Amino acid sequence: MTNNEQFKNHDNEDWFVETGVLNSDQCRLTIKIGRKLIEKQSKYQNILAFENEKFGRCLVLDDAIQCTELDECSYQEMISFLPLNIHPNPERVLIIGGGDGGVAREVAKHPLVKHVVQCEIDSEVVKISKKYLPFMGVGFENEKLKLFFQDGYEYVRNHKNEFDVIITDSSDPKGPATTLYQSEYYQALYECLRHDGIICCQAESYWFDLEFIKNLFHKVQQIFPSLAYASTAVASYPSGQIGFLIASKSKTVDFKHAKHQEKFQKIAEKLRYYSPEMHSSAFILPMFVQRQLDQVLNNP
Ligand code: SPM
Repeated sequence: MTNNEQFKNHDNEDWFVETGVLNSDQCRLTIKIGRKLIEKQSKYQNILAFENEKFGRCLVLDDAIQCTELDECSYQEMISFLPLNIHPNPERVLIIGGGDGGVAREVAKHPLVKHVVQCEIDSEVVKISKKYLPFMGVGFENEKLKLFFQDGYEYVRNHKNEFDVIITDSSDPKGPATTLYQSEYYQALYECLRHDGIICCQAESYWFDLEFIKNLFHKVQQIFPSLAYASTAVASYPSGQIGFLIASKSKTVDFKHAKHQEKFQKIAEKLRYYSPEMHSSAFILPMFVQRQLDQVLNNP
């Protein structure tokens, strides 16, 4: 055993273990480290990139898998195109976090998006992604994008009424991401949005983190008049599922039906996961989840 998260098995092979950020009482994911590309402690977190035969190149931050070459499309495309195809005219987009570049890569593809601002706290993640994970790092090369290395909460607090869509592509609520799950942050997002603006935030797994999600819903519904949870499947995350909290300044928003289909059709062949059908189905939740979230929504 080298540390809690990497170990050698009896064949002397290196493995990565994720024990869970919100629930650390069980070992939930192990992936063999075929070849370690880099491991580095930045000012904010531990960054590990490695290769695995099935998953391809993988990025781990503070012991939690962020993305793998095999399945990153299901997270990056859904967190990007769900809000972009709910908003009536998503011209100005802000990305908070997303240091691997995958979300910037997707957002810039959207035909209606004109300007993208990204605020990432850790420049080391961006450097490592560009060098070792170029399939995502390529996202930083788009001319629609302006990238700032800054604390996301500080950025949104200082920009009012500027964006149509704000995407929070954060890691789990630990370390540098902790402030991105607090009421003050959602209030600042509300003020940073233009009329009818929409937020879409990483919102954990309903299998392991339902109490956390309910708590998040409770906070956000004090600020935004409409909200919903959308789900996607990510094979490399410990429960195989993750969701997004989507909230709108509009009282009458239709979350479930993808807009802009004629224009969006032009980029459909560049996508691996998102489609109008995947969009609608993301909002269909298991009964035990829907009941619990409805209970929160009906008791503000
Ligand atoms: N651009 C992709 C970054 C991914 N950000 C989300 C990472 C979540 C990792 N943990 C998932 C486990 C659910 N508790």
